[in-house]
Amino acid sequence: MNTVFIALGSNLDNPVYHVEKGITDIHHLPETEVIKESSLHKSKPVGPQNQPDYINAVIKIITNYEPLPLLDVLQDIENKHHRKRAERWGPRTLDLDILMYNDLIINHERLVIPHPEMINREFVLIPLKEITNYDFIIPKYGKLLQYI
Ligand code: A4P
Ligand code: MG
Repeated sequence: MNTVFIALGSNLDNPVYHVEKGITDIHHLPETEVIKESSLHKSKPVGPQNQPDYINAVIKIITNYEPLPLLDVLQDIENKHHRKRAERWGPRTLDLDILMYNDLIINHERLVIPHPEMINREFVLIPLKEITNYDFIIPKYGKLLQYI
């Protein structure tokens, strides 16, 4: 089994519903289990300001999916939530980002792990801190606490 951290975000059409349903959808994937969940965090949009506030959460899962197949099934879940890809950093019903996958460093055209923006984003770091230990290490970047 592989240990993976996933960030969830939503700011449209009942964001709390989409984040909670997104976590349930991930839990229902074959050979996948959600083992830790942060609380739901409300935050101001990073990027374009003319959009609603976000609800964000981070979860820890164990899964048998390899990285790219995991990205595929997460994108299926996003699509099921009627996500339309339009403006970069714009509003969305559900965004699922793979933050870390074991201690792998991946630089694929479809998948960069650890997620390159994660260390700059409070809406990821704070919920991640909630579900990890004080000495948690982010592969490639080092101690989580130095970024908070
Ligand atoms: N991709 C590459 N690496 C990854 C990865 N580690 N996990 C590729 C997931 N996907 C990854 O994503 C575009 C492509 O990134 C995917 O097709 C995949 O192959 P996308 O979600 O379709 O596109 P996007 O929305 O333009 O970009 P992205 O990066 O998901 O948006 P962000 O950067 O996540 O920004 N403010 C607050 N407070 N809270 C938020 O959640 N979110 C955003 C979205 C902006 N501001 C926010 C929030
Ligand atoms: Mg995304």
